[in-house]
Amino acid sequence: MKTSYWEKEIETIDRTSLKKLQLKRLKESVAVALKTPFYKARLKKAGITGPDDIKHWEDYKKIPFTTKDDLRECYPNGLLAVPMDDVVRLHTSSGTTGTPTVIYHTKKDIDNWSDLIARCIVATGATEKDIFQNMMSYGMFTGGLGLHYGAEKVGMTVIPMGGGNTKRQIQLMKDFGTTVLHITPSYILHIHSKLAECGVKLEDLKLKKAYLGAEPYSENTRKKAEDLFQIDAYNSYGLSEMNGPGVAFECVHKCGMHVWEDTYLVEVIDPKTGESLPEEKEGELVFTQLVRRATPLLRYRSRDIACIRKGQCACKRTHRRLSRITGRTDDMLIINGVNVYPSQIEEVVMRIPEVGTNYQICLEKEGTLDKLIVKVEIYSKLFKGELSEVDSLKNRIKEELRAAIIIHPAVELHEPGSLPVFEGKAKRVVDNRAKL
Ligand code: DLL
Repeated sequence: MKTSYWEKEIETIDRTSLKKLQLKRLKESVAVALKTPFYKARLKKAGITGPDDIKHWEDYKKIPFTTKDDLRECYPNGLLAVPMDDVVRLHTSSGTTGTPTVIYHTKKDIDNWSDLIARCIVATGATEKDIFQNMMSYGMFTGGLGLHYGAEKVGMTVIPMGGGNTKRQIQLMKDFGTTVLHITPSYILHIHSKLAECGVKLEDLKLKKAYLGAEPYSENTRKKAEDLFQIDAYNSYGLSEMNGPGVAFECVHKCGMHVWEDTYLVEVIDPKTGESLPEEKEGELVFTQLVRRATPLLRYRSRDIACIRKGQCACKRTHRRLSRITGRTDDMLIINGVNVYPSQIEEVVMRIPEVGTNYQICLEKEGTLDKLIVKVEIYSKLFKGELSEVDSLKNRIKEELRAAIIIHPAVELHEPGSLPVFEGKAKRVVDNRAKL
């Protein structure tokens, strides 16, 4: 496997120099943060009134955590650290679950972010020869514009299609010989299910790679996407508070996502106690932005659950790797007292070959008890087969789910195309328990 770099010196920097760089940048970020009313008050309470209060690398622990609620309270400009004239772009969250949050960027911030994306792309072995079709939405969502500018930096031919309009997407893939896709895991499976309807065969496409991210998914879903399209799929992680995509990305070895540690100080903490956890131990990811000037964010609690992998990657990058995101501190379902992550259910259904490309997790009340219903689409030829075959498949799925999550779910089999399709982030869980 060929390893290529966008910025070799920084990507393979030795750990001692990396820590020195992090300390220097952390001090600078504290100085920037102190320009905002929010951090001025928050840091003062913790005894930090200037960058010199951070003397050693470990001193980051003196800084209090920042949460999503803090960001909401700062809306619209409590975290703006530069004059508005220096801001060239802002991204806000949709605000569907409360007050929105906003992240501002200077020209240099956008440039740094695009460089990180270029690093990610080159790490997967893609080059200026590739045709890159961006199927993530453009606009406030960071997936579209985020990858766009990085891909242009690499010199790829960018097709800025954005999300949705499946038939047109497939047509463009065929007409322009798209080689790299940027897409959500749920949408790539949907695209595959529509190829035949569009009269397109796999041989008509030139697809080689896909960057999958923006929502949780399992290793089995990656394998499914890789097998169906005969491609390499790479995990891509990010969150809008930390710019968006480009926080962590897999290289050609696909064994965890390198976090760009010259830009992000990453910690894994016990979500209950806030204590740091060692490598290989799962906990909540906490990030500090080390270079952004318009909106500083220190020790931001992501609510994402993952761990940092031990050891060095064969690509020789020294930036450590994150495991797959296995859940969030806030998406955990408690079903009749049992903790279940939606990702555990996905893991099971996606490894069953008869299961198609879409599924849904529904929760209802049955008397005083919770009822879990897992709805899965199965390939149409099975529906035309023997009833006993369908029944035995249903039982098999039930059994495998019970073994994985301990509780007994009801399983419903659905025809292809009958469950809701999401062109952006999928909403897999329908929880009606509170309504009943
Ligand atoms: O989803 C940024 C992004 C765009 C990442 C495109 C990758 C590709 P937000 O809308 O702020 O930003 O949502 C961030 O999505 O905290 C995770 O819970 C989840 N997420 C993102 N990537 C992954 C992934 C973008 N690879 C939230 N695996 C994060 C699991 C992911 N979850």
